Amino acid sequence: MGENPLSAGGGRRPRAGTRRLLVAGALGVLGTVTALAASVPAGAAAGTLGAAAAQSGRYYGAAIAAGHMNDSTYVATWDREYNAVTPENEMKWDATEPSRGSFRFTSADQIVSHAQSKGMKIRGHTLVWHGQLPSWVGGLSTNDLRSAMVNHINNVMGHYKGKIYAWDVVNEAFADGGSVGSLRSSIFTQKLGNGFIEEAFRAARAADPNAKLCYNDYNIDDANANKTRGVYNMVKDFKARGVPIDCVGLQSHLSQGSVPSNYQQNIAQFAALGVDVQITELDIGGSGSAQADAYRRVTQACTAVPRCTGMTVWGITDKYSWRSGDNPLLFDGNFNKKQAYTAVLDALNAATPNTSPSPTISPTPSPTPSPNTSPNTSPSPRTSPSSTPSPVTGACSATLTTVNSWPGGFQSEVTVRAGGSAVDGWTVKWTWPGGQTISSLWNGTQSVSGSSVTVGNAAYNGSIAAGSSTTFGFTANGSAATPTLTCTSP
Ligand code: 9MR
Repeated sequence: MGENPLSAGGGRRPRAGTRRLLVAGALGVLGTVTALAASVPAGAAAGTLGAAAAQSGRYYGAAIAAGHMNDSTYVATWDREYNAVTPENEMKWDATEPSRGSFRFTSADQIVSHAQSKGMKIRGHTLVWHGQLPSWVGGLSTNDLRSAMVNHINNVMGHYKGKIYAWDVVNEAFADGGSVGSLRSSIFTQKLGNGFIEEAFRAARAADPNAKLCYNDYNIDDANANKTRGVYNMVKDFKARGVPIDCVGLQSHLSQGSVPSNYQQNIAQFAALGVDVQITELDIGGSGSAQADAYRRVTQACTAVPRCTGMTVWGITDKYSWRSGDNPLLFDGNFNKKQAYTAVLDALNAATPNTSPSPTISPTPSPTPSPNTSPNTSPSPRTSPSSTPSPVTGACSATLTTVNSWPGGFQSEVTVRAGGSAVDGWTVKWTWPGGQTISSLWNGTQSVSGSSVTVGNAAYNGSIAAGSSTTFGFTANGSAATPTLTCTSP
């Protein structure tokens, strides 16, 4: 690929990721936080994948097929274990726009409504892909294809505007086994040229400015593979020219013997370009402890890199996996937890809390970081935390600490502490003083009305023993603020 091989013109910027800072106080910067660190049960392990991932500010998702949602065990396992979802097929072009200009969202809506009712993150998959493309697209002329592509992006993203955490804007555009940077030949390259990727990302940013925009592909797990180098160069080029891109999705369809030794380095090298990394379609063929070890390595590789913001397994049970013969998932055909499940859960629970949130969405182009393929990203410097302890007048109190800030955004952590009696459920409220808006919140459920914010406990952290505490956190846009918090418990 040449200098700007995927160029199609124009300029823009990056965005967000979230992180929890459980042990900020371990650095001794603030008394209240030190107390928090001391009061959180050391080594307290979460019992589900989603809750364990949330401890380090990450999500753990699964691909879900609407067609299996009449299986109550399937839905119960999804609800219990995962806090994010990707519709497996329901948002693809053939499903959403089977004939030109005629959009259908029934199946995808089913998944989205359910996920929303459970407070899950939703990944949109996928807008522009050579696969599962309705036949009418193949017959279009260049101009028609361009307008059909943009129209498709506008309608699908528009339908879900504000509901999608991250979109796989372009999927699987790079060729297998080619030279660095070669794209797979498709209707898109043939009619629009290589610039179709950039065109799609620009249209996507305009369609839903608050969704993270990801490039997603398989066989880009090895840091040095030609296909990986091609995607790396594209992201670097996009960042340098201000083409909007926020994340790279590593599908990671693997087998127990094929997790590359440089997998973590690979995640880190993409992150160092200034994008988030998400593992988007993880499944690992194999069995027993070897499969579990492979899952453990993948999980640890993500949790070791601050900008690896979450993982999604491509299904829940081996029974419904697209590669069922490989038994590649965390639950067997009877929904029993496999060794791989325990390996992932343990690795998530062992994750070091993140100290480096990715920058939040900002209206100005970000400086392009120099490409750095070093495996270790350095955490961004934290600002001095500030806090507004509220007195323990009722059943609970809440204390907000600013743990990081950057131009246009900040990250805070709120400690919710029970008074003399245990609480079962809590609600924290405050009013923003200066138009701040939360971009992402974890370990709680939020509702916002103008400048008033109400955060309730998540399903797993409502119960707090007398004198103990739990935390939730968020990233927000605007100037760091320390509003007065009130905490109530029913
Ligand atoms: O899991 C999906 C399967 O049900 C479909 O039949 C298949 C058809 O293309 O797509 C599968 O999902 C793919 C994903 O959308 C993109 N990356 C590869 C996945 C596995 O094929």
